[in-house]
Amino acid sequence: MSNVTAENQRVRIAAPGRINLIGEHTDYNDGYVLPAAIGQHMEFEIEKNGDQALCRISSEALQKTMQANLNHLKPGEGWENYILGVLSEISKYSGKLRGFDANFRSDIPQGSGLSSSAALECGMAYGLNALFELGLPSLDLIRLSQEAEHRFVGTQCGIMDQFACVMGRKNQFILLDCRNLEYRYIPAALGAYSLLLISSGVKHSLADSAYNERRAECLKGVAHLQKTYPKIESLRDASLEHLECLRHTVSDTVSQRCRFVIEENARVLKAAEALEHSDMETLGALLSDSHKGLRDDYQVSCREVDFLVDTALSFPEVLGARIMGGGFGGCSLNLVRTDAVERVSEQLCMAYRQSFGREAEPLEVRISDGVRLL
Ligand code: GAF
Repeated sequence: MSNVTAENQRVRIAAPGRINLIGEHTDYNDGYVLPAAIGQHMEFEIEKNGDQALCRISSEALQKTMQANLNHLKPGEGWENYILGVLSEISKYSGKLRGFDANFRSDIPQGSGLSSSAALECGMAYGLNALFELGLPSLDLIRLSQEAEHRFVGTQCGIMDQFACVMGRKNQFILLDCRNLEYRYIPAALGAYSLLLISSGVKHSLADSAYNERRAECLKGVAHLQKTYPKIESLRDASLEHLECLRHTVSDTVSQRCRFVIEENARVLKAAEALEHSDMETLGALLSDSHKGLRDDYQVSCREVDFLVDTALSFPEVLGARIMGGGFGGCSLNLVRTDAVERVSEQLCMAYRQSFGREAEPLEVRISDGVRLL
């Protein structure tokens, strides 16, 4: 591996954040998503330190530092768990991992819904795989990073973020079927339009618990659907007609969650088609419908991002807008005529400041390659 330097003692890695054009909360329901890796990324330097088990990880930029012992890995505090989880999971795949020193920095704004967590997991996993020549294929790195988040962080996330971080490709969206991980790239050709992200700067504290709650509600819906339709394995297999049988057996809330997922799955496929046919009007309308579903049925939006979306949609140059990512804060994704991006972005931020007394941050999006050696 030519980029592993000083007789295979050190690697440098870039691990990107991600956007998701459409398909929220569909990944853990075996459904479709349409994400892409972006220019904002984490950079890691990882070096063997000669010890059997001692790992030292720090980030001067983020003022973080931690140590771990490969022989005693158990969940710790906050951000450390993403790394501890990866070390624990990767040790299950290979016994060749040894002590190392790592340093990282990031330009992925935290809490903006751009998945700095997947970048941290996948960057570490990819770097250790290269440095210690573990020979793990990309799919294993994706799966073990997701598993790390389940077991050490406690978020029962789907696979979209880790998949996008590892498999991203410059100027391409990834249409991913989360049931079997089949995927294809679709060129990010938006014609006269661009994607504008506006970070609300808020991340409501219930985000993690509410995420797991949504997942449990979907599973509950499936368990009830299966009583009438035993062939349904996940919401991916259900249609709106199937939902009729839930009417008197589960709460309205569970029905609403299921309806959103079924509709969102259909929207992803339509959006992929619209993208391939350069039909930006249809794409924009799908984004806005996705937002309505996330706000009203899945109930993962918040007033700050609703405001950003509603205000954006009042501009004729904006074809569609929605909350992006897991929800409860983060950013809005807007499909905006390229020649109006600057003006729309300025006015949105100004309106946000006037209404909430805080700053929204416009983020430039460049669709980039996935995790890689530098
Ligand atoms: C978070 C999760 F990590 C993803 O797996 C996905 O479910 C997303 O929220 C919502 O679409 O980013």
